[in-house]
Amino acid sequence: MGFRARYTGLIEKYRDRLPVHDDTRIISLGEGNTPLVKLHNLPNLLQKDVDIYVKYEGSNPTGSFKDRGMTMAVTKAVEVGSQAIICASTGNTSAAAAAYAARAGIRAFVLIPEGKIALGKLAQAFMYGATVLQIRGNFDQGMSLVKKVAETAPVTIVNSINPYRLQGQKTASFEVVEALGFAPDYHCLPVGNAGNISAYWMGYCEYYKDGVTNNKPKMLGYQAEGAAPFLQGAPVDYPETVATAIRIGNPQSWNKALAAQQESGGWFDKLSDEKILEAQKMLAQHEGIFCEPASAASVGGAMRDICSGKILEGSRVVCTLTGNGLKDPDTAIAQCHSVKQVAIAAELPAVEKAILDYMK
Ligand code: AN7
Repeated sequence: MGFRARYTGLIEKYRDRLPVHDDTRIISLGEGNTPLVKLHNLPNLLQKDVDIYVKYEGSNPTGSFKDRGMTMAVTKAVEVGSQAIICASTGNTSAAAAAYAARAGIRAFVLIPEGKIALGKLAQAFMYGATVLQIRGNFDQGMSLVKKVAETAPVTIVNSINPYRLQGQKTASFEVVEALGFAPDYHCLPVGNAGNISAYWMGYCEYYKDGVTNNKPKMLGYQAEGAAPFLQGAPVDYPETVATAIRIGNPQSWNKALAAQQESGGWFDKLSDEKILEAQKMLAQHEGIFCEPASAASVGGAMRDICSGKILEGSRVVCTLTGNGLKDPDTAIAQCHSVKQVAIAAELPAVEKAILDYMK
């Protein structure tokens, strides 16, 4: 039996398609190469003939798709001698920035909305050793502060306005095409700052142009009802949603994402918080896949559009699950209040009785 070389991250794998040189020092944690899992039970529940796959980005080193962009952004920052990076974040970007800065041996400053990021993400930013600036404001205010401060302070912005971020993130499309042997008919994503949908479209277009695949998906972007600037056609001043990762009112990649939607023949839509959480729970309880609330917007939106017939039967659909469910334990536990959490004696009869009671 032969052994394959150890996987060492997406820059090494896609070196020819990324802006790195032979002697570039690559800052990697082995990101990418994430599972594309075919759903078995949800299509049956929907009673529709569709193939649904989820791209499980929660298995990246810091638990979200942000690692794909961050390996590129930090590699390039280090290449030009930057000693510090900075970002505004709803949580996942700050976790990734903090981790890759630690790996590179440089400093990370992260601006996060006080009280509005999931517990796991906060733990990550602290643990990886970032300087955490909790602002009394939302992501959009943080983003605007970051852009201003970077004009004078010696820091490199690693939000997705940094073009290397999207370069790294486009590799997810490459992996989807390689796993399926073709591009899907529809690709569904949650949309916050709108960088990821733009990056996926770049990736699909690149593989199409080079003849790796001869089809491209329709790009479907789903937003939370209380944070849906693409549906409103204008920025939202006070975005609000339980899916704190996408609690964003003024997407920085607006034009790119709009172009992706229009060129692909796709659409944007919005979901209530209730529908987002319902989809999160369905994925966990019927497929064994635990994603964070924002991620579930992709599957929730896809299920609705499959049921209505907007997504055609016979289609192949890929939904990106952008982040790991463990990022936000509070929201998960709050949703499972109906689960019996009774303590029993640490004795065999008590356990036997409990099992019998459950079987009733
Ligand atoms: C789980 O971390 O913007 O539309 O600051 O964490 O590319 O912004 C997070 C975004 C979807 C939206 N799902 O992606 C941040 C941040 C999860 C996310 C999105 C985010 P974009």
